[in-house]
Amino acid sequence: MATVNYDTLIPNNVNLSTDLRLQRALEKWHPKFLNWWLQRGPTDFQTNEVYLRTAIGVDRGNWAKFGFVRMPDYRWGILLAPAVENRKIPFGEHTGEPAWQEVPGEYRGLIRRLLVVQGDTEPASVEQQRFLGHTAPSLYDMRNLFQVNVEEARHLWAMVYLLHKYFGRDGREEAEMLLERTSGDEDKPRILGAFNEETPDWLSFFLFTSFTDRDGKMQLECLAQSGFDPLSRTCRFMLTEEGHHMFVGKSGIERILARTCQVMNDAGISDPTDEGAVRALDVMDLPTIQRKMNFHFSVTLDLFGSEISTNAANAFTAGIKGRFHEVDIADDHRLLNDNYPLLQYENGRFAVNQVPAINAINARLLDDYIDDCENVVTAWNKTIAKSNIDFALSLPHRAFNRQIGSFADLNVTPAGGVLNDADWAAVKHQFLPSREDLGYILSLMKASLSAGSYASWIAPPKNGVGGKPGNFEYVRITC
Ligand code: BYC
Ligand code: FE
Ligand code: FE
Repeated sequence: MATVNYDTLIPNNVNLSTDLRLQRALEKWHPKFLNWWLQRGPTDFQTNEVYLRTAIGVDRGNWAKFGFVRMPDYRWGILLAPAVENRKIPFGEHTGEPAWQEVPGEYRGLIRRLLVVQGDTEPASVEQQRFLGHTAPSLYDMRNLFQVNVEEARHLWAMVYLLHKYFGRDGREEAEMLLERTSGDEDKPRILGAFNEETPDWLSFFLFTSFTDRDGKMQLECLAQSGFDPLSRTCRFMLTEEGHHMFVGKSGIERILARTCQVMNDAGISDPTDEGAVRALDVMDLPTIQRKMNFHFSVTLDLFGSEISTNAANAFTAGIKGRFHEVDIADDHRLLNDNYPLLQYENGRFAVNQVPAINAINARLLDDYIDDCENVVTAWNKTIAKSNIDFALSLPHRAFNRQIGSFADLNVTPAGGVLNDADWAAVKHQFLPSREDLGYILSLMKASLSAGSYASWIAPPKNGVGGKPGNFEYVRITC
C-alpha cells in the first residue's frame, strides 16, 4: 500500500488501525516523544511556521509535499518502502530462502541490538544540533536544519515502530530508553562516540551532515539488504530522506569555500595559510576548515566499529546486516572461503594483508565509505580551484585520530606518518582544531534572519528549496 493514512494520530502505511495493541503502545509513546522533542529538540522557533517537506507516500517521484508547518505539528509517520514480492534473503547462510516477515527467534537479540544502536543515533543528532537555530546564517539554512531535525526524529519513529511491533515488552522498554539517553550526558550518554560530541556551530553542522549522515547512509544501505524484511523496507524509505541531509552538508561546505575564496580574491590575498588576514575579513580560513574536517572524518570512521569484527560476521552470516550494495556484488554472498585486503600496521609499517572476508565486513564498508567521501572532497576542491586559490582539502589517513579499531593506539598524522608520543604531542595541534580555531568559528556565528540575507562567511545557495527562490521567507520569524 503506497498511500499514507494521515487521518490517524500517527500517519502510517502499515495498517496501524488493524493492530490495536500496537497502535495503543505507539500512542502511549507519542506524548513522551513530543515531550522529548520540546525539551531536547530545537530550542525556540517551535511556534514559528517552517517551510518543511512531509512524506505523503513511499513511491519514487512525488513522495513528499512542501508547506508551512509548526515543528511540533509535523506529521511524524511510520513509512515502509513497498514490499518486493517474493523477496529472498540475499546473503549469509540463509541465502535464497524467503525473506522473514517475523523475527527469527535465534536472531532476536542481534536484531534488537542493531535497532537500538540505529535508533539511538537519530535523536542524538537532534540533541546535538538543538541550539543551531539561534545562529542560522540565513532562513534558508535554518529551514534545512529543521528539515534534517524533523526527519531524524522520524527515523527514531521508524526504529521505535520495529521495536514495538516485533519485540513486545522488551521493545517498549528499549523505546523508552531511546528517549532517556542524551547526547553528551555523563550518566546516560548516547551509545556511539560521535553522537556525544558537540555540534556548536554551522561548520560543525555541515561537516556532520557531510560525513556522519553519510555513515547513516552506509549503515542504512547495509540494513536495507536485511533478510528481516520489515527492517529492509523501513531502511529503504529512510534512505529516501537521507539524500537531503548529505546535500545540506556538502552544499553548505561548498558555499563556505566559495565565499572564503571570493573574499580572498577581492582582498588580493593569495596565501591561504595567512589565517590572520583571512579571518580579518570575517570568513573561515581554509586551514581551519581542513582541521575541522580531519576531526569530523576521523570521529565518523570510528562509527564503523573494529575492522575485524565477529559481531559484523555474525550479523552477515545470519542474513541480518549485509554489505553495501550487496545484491550487486558478484560473489556467492556467503564469504565462506573469500579473502579481503585489509590495511594493518605491523612491524613498524602499514601493509595490506589478505584476511578472511567474513571477518572484515566492517573494513569493507569503511572502504566503501571512504570512496564516497573522496568524491565529496573532489567536488569541494573544484570550488576552490575555480577561484584560482592554491589549496586543496584532503581526507586524513584512515588511521589518524582513531579511538576504535586496530589503529586506536597509534599516533598517526593525516599523511600517514606514525609518531611516538613526544613527537606527536609537539605536532598534533597542527592537525586538529585548536581552542582558538573553535572560538573563531563561534565568533562568526551571528544569526542572519531576514529573507534573502546571508551571514558574512557563506555564499547564498545556487537554488532555493521546494520550488522556492533563495530569498524566500522559509521560516516565518514573526508569526
Ligand atoms: N562508539 O565488533 P565491533 C546514523 C562497540 S549513523 C562506541 O568493533 P560492530 C545517523 C560495539 O557497539 C549510523 N562503541 O563493532 C547519522 C560493540 O559493543 P558490544 C548508525 C562502539 O558491532 C547522522 C563493541 O564496541 N547505525 O544513522 O561490528 C545523524 C565491539 O564492536 C563504537 C549503525 O551504526 C563506537 N564508535 O559495529 C543521524 C548501524 N564502535 O555490542 C543518524 C547499527 C563499536 O560488544 N550498528 N562500538 O557491547 C551497527 O551495525 C554496529 O553496532 C556498529 C559497530 C557498526 C556501530
Ligand atoms: Fe537518520
Ligand atoms: Fe540523516
